[in-house]
Amino acid sequence: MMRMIGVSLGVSLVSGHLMMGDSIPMGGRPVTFESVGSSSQLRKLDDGTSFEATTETFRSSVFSLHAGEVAFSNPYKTVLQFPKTGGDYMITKFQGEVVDANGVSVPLDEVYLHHWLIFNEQKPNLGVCGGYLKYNFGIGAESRGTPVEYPSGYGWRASSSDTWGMNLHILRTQGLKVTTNHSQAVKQCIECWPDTGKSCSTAGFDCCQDGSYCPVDGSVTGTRDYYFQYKVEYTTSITSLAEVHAIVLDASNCQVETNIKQNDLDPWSVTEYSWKSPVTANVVLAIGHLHNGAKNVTLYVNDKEMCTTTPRYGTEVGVAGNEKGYLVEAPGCVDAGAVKAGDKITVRSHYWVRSGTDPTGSGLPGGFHGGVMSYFYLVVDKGSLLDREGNAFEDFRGDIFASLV
Ligand SMILES: [Cu+2]
Repeated sequence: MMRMIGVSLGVSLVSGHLMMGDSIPMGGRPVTFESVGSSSQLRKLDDGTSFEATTETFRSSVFSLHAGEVAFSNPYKTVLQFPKTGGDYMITKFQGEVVDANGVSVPLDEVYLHHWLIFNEQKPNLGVCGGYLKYNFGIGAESRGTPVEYPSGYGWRASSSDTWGMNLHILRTQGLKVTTNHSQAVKQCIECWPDTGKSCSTAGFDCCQDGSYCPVDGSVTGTRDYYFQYKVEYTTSITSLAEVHAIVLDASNCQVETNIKQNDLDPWSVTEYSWKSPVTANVVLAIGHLHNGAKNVTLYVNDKEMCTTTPRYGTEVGVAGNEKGYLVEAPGCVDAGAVKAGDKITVRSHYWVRSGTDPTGSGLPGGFHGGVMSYFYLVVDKGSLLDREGNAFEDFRGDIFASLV
């Protein structure tokens, strides 16, 4: 059942092809990438040994955006560049953000980074949902302040022959038309609400098609050029590191995005789902993903808290990395703990839905929120993975949680 829901909603990397469902835009622009430089440094491990790590930076083709314009890339046609080492390598850190032509960070209050999802066709994450939630790296506004950085001694094994694709969604939020107040206009834009000039009925992907616009007041003319840039830190010293797998869990049970209603009596909207773990594993890193308006998302194992991500909201207008009222960081948990096959795993989030001022630090007004997410990105030590019978997993891929419940 869960597998069916997941596949029907999104993009699947199945049999070497991306397959798309109904509720995700089919179109989107093609985007290309090129390497813009690399550097190397020596990294020390806890046991005193060291290895050479290289950081390579890749930058997209240009997005020339008008005020209010939405860009949504087609994952079929957005093929990424990754390190070409001639063999396998271990990724130790991954970071992405929107920059200008000089590589300088562009603040979220100029261009909002709604999401970026990076798919490895050969090795999707092991989560239940499939489709768009098969991503390996991402995910949204918090990415500048929250790189995916594996704990010391761990790496995600990639091959130079792997195929990588991306879905990127950004919005230029300058010059928006204000009907009630500016933050309401920003909210309706970045939460992809139905609005004048959009052909959609409910908030979400349909209202944010590539080339569509949030309503603007005409005060900002012309286009500005933006780029998506990502940095991959990796090493070819494969044996220096232990391999990890990623698992993405969605508290909305694979709906990807949900709309949550205003409720003035019960102001914290809860989104929650539980699974029965099919594996035993050590979770070496856990990071929640949330949108503006969220207080937190918690990962429970047998109803006991394993990790809570409480997002940090920025405090300075126009300052990249600390944009006032935006979700700029989503701290996670290193060495979160162990899960045993058969354990109950729960992901639960809280969003503010009372009208008026939001106490979370989010600069957006409370009430209804469109297109929210509540995910946990888990990184597990591959060497610790055991199935229900206690057998080690030599290699496996995709949907391991789909056999549950
Ligand atoms: Cu999101």
